[in-house]
Order: sequence, then C-alpha cells, then structure tokens
Amino acid sequence: MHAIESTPDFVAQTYSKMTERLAIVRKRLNRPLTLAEKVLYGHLDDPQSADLQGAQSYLQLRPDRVAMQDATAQMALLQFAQADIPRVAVPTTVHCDHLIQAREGAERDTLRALDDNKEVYEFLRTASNRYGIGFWKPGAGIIHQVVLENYAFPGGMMIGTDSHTPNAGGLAMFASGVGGADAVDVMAGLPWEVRAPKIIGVRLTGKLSGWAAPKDVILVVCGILTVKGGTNAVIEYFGPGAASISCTGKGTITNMGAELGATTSIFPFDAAMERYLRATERAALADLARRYEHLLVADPEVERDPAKYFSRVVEIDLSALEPHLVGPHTPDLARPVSKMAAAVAKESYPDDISVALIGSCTNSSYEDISRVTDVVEQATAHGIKAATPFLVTPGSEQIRATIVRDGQLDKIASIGGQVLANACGPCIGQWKRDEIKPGTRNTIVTSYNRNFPARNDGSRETLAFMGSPEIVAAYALSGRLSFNPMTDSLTGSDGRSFTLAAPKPAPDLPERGFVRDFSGYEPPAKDGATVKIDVAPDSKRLQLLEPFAAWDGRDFVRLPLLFKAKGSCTTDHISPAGPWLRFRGHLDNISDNMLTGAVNAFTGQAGTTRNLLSDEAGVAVPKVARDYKTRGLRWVVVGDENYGEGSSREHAAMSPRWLGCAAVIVRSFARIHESNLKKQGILPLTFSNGGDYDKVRETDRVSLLDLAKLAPGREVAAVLHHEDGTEDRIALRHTLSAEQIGWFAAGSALNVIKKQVR
Ligand code: MIC
Ligand code: SF4
Repeated sequence: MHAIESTPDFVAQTYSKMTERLAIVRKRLNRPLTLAEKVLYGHLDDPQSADLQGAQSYLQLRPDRVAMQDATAQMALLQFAQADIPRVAVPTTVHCDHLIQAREGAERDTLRALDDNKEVYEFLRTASNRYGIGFWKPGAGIIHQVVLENYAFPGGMMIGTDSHTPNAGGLAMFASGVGGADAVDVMAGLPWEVRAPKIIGVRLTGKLSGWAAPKDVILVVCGILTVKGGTNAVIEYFGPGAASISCTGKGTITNMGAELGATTSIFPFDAAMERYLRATERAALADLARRYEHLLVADPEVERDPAKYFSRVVEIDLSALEPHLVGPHTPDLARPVSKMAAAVAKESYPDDISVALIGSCTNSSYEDISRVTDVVEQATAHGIKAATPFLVTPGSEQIRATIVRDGQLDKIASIGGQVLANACGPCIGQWKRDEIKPGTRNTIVTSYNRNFPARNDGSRETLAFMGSPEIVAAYALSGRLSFNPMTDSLTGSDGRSFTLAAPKPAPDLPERGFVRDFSGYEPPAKDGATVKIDVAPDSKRLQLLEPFAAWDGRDFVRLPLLFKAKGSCTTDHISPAGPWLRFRGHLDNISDNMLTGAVNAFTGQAGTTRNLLSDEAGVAVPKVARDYKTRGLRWVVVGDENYGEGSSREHAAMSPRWLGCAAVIVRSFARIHESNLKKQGILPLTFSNGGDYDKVRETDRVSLLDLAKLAPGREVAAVLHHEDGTEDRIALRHTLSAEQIGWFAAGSALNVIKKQVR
C-alpha cells in the first residue's frame, strides 16, 4: 500500500522515472526543453511512442497524485464506486472546504456545516476510508492551500477535481484541474489523457515594490491573454524577476492561471521554494529538489532565446507594475487602481463598497496577511476602522493558527475584521449576507480569483472587483470604489487627513515557523474492504449513478434546440453553485439548476427558453429539458465563445447528459468543460464557420448526420431545420480522438473503463 504523503522515497522515485523518460524524449526531440516540457514529458506513459509533434495530439500521462474537494469528490467517488475497484492506484486526498456557509463566523459556521452536511461528509469519509484516500475534515482548510502545505513537490504532476489545482505550480508542480471522470481514470490506474498543450512564456524582470503584489502580476496577465488566451496552453514563468517572488506569491499567480483557461501554470524551482519546503517540515524534499534541480528548471538555452521555444512570450517588468482591480463579472477586465475613479463615473458602478473580503485559496498566505496587517496598523494609528464589513477567509488551519499566534488576526479584528471558516465560503456563493436586501445592485471587493455574475451571493446585481489582499484592505478603509489607495487621502479620528503608505515588504514565512496542524486529517483504514459506504435510497443529497445508455448507432435527426446561449457562458451559468452545492452528489436534483444562469440569445433573459413542443415561451430550461426527456427526445445546446469557462465541475456536463443532451455546438470551448462533455458521452462540436452561430433560430430542429463515420479530424455535417421549412446546411468540427469516439459510442467513458479494469 502506498503512503498518502509525498515521502522522500516517493519523490526520489519520481525523479528517477522522470530522468529515464526524459532521456528517451531528448533523443527523439534533440532540442533544449522548457520546464513545462520536462515535467510533462517526464510523466509520459509511453515516452517512446507518444505523439510529441501533432498539433492536436493527446498525451497519455502518469500523474503522481490526485486531489479532490468535497463538492466535486462526491460525483467522482460515485463514479469510482461504479467501477468496483478496491483501492486507488495513486496517493489521493479529499478536502472538505466548499460546503461551509459563511454566516456568523468560523466556529458556528463550521458546526452548522457539520450538521447540515453530515450525510455527505460521512459518505466522503467512509468512501475515502474504503478506497485508501486521505481525508481532510471540514475546517481543516481549502484544498489548494492544504495541498501546497503538505503534498505538492517540485517536478511532480498532480490532477485535482478543481480548476484552481494549478496553485501548486507555485512550487514547480505540473498541477491541472480536471473533471471527476479524469480523476477516476488515474485513481483506477489508467493514464490521464490531455491535449498536448502549447507553452506560453511569461518573462518577469525587475522586482515588486510599493503596493504591487503577486496578484497584480496575474491580473495583468489576465488582461493581456484574456479568459480564453490560455486554452490548451501551459503558462511558464521565467526570467530574473521570478526568483524575487515568494513561493506562496507564485502560488497566487499559478492559481489564477485557471482564469486564462490554461492547462496549468508553473514557476521554476528556486530558493524561495526551497525555503517554503523547509518551513513546512519537508527538508528532505528540499534536498532532493536541489539534487535534481536540472529537472526542475528550463534548459539554459530557453532563457537565452525564449522566442524560439515558447509559442508566445509576454514580458512583464515587476518594477513598473501598478496595483490593479479586475471586474466586474469577468476576471480579464483589468484596470490599474488609478483608473477606477474614471471607470466608476463612466460605467456607473455603485461607488459605495458593500463588503470587502480577503483570503481564499488564492490569497491567504502569511505574506498576504502580514501586508494586510501593515495597512491595518496604519488605520489603527490614525484611529479609524474599516468603513465596510471586512471578512477574512484563511486558506488553512495552519495559516489561521499561525496568524493568531503572531498577532495579525487580532489586529485585523480590532478594525472590524471578521474571521470566517477555513473554507471557500463567499467565494463560491456559500454566503448568507444580511447587510443588503437581496437583489440590490452593489459593489464588493475581494482578493478571490473569480467574479462571474451571481457567484458570490447568488445575485447578478452584485459587482465583484478583485485585487490583492492589501489593496482590498485599503478599499475596506475608504469604502469607495473610486478611491486610489496610492494617492487619495483618508480622514483620521482627529479629523486630519492622511495618505496610506505602501505596505512594507513582509516576511514570506513566519520567523517562528508555522503552527503545523494535522488534527483535521484522517488517514484511510488499513483494510478498506470492510468499510461500508452508505447511500440512503431516499436521500436528497446523494444518488447512486446509473450507467448512461450506449449510443444506438443512428444519426441524431431533427433534435429540438433546447437553448442558445449568448456571450460568456461559464460553468457558473450552466451549473450554478451557492445553494445548489448541496445537491452535488445527487444528479437528478442538481439538474434542476441546468443553464439557469445562462443568457438566452433570443430573449436576453437568463435561464428560460421556449418549449418547441408545447410552444410555450419563457419556461425554465430544466423544465423544458425534462419535458423532452419524458417524450423520449434528445436535444442540443448552442453556445458562443469559450463555452464552459471557469470551473471543473462535471455537473455542467452530467446534468445535460442526464436530461437528454446529445450535442453542444459552440464557437469555442474551454478545455475542462470540453473534456467533461466527452467523458459523459455528449458530442462537443464547434462551428467550422463561427458565423454559422447566427444562423441558429429559436425554433430550430437540428440534425447531425453520418455519425457512423465519425472519425478524428473529420467534420460532422449538420442541418438546421427552420420552422418556415427552409434549411441551413453547416459543417461542425470536433477534437475527438478514436478512443474518445469510443466513449461516445459506449454512452460514457466510465462505461468503457468498467470493461477495461475488470
Ligand atoms: C470554483 O472555484 O469555481 C470551484 C467551486 O472551486 C470549482 C469547483 C466546483 O465547482 O466544485 C472549480 O474551480 O473547479
Ligand atoms: Fe474554493 Fe474559491 Fe478557491 Fe474555488 S476558487 S477552491 S471556491 S476558494
């Protein structure tokens, strides 16, 4: 039985396997390699025959670890249970972080969650016990922070059922967000398949100073590359500026690479990472990484002539970086804080900030909180408190206990800061606000990573702007979005005005070491075979899965168009979170949220559509889908660019599949969602001619023809049958490999795996 920890033996073995595989790849490619290529090719299942050159090829990889959080682990484990395998094949952990609702502060909120989610936690705990998975209880911390503190290691490869898994790229790990079905593959001992990514280089020069923080690096990169700029790409950071950023600061940057749609983001191994490993009591791994450093940095030629090795190079001078805010509603709307006043005036954003929130998996490091404390101390010296409610979400118990010991949290509390549970909370809509009436248009500022409509509190009228924790703290003091923390003044309790000084550089690691805490961890049972997993047949929260039916081999003829989405359609639009998180283990119940956040291209309304059979307009999308399902009809969805951007939640693919979706036809897909659709047996198709999106009419029926000839690289012929009897014949593309076409034919990838592992 393998250990759950990344033990020195395990890591040494990884480095020696990487060395062997890279020797083969180097012979084949005969050129210098970037860091991302080293880790990627160092984990190839078959380095001899892998297709390393194909523009649209897939790589079969052997990740070292799997991590899952409670909201996605339920579906992943329900699928794993179907495959009937006794134990997971690689070290795996489950983290309970998404289901705790923020309401009254850490302690009470955690207790309430334990009660509310008892059945789900018990399912996750017993399934972890049975299958040999390490289990982190509610309150122990957010998946990415706990993984960084305990399991991530330089040069390793990990997949996680959460899009921000790339957080571990701050420790030079190739860590990628996936749907639960991908995790099932790896837990079952099969390779992980991913589109061969292109590698984008981001060259950092200079050094951060003043207000500028690691967060600003990624906010600026988001502005440059946009939310689809990283699709099927790895973002590799390099250059002399990289070493000046702390390990956790690098984690902030790689974490939010998810907002670019990137497969992952990665920094080269350096002294800051070595120090972080030692501070988290993993000195043996630091020594090993030093010994194998050649595997953990790019070849020197790459740094000398980056344009030759990266598909694109972005240059960022850290010394010239201004603090930024991004938003609302999308993470790539970036503006320097000096431009906020003009933006507030031009766009009529509410100037009053209703709540300021810091922390989350992205930004709650010791350094972050210490910089916030600097700002807080300035406020205290002038006798003022936060002008808005000010909420703090520590990323883990280790962080929380350390900042309690070192006094930062007390100082933050003294100006009105309230500490929430070590969990996702308001970042994922687990937030019961009572300071404003629901549905009121209002502005919040956060140090989170995502700001899609309705994400934080379920209201599309909440405009979320994101920045570094220290910048958010400054906004909390002023209470106005038009405030420029660098130049505008605040009024002290003595009536005199003062300007905030930029926070001083803060230690990235606590001088007295972290308060390590493992009380939230439960190792798996030695003999899992005897552990029983209970799912009550009448449960509202959990439902055992039935295999999806295999394809009947016939073309899809005259399928009704269920919904045509306009503009950005993220997974938060397709399968909203917040209150719906409670149904993440119950496919039928959660399907009632399907597409309820998506904007209908014909009406501009969110979440409703026309029932083509009853000819009723303005009906809730899931209701129409259920009607078609009852009538034995499959249906299609049409979408715009970067469809399914954002999270890894496979519910955004499973609910459509459950309610009868045959195909999703869009201008372009986000990576994880496209692969989730394939896994669940839905055809993900793109318009060969993007303009054909406009030909789709509200009452169309859609035929997909010659499906028996479906083959890699071959277009699919489609007909749009319009209500007036006319037709448009259009061509559609797909990226299905031969194996993936097999998943479609079998009804789902899981149906194929079940046969393979028996
Ligand atoms: C998110 O940040 O959107 C989430 C909630 O963490 C998701 C996972 C989920 O929906 O459970 C993600 O990022 O993948
Ligand atoms: Fe949790 Fe938010 Fe991080 Fe997702 S982005 S893991 S919801 S804290």
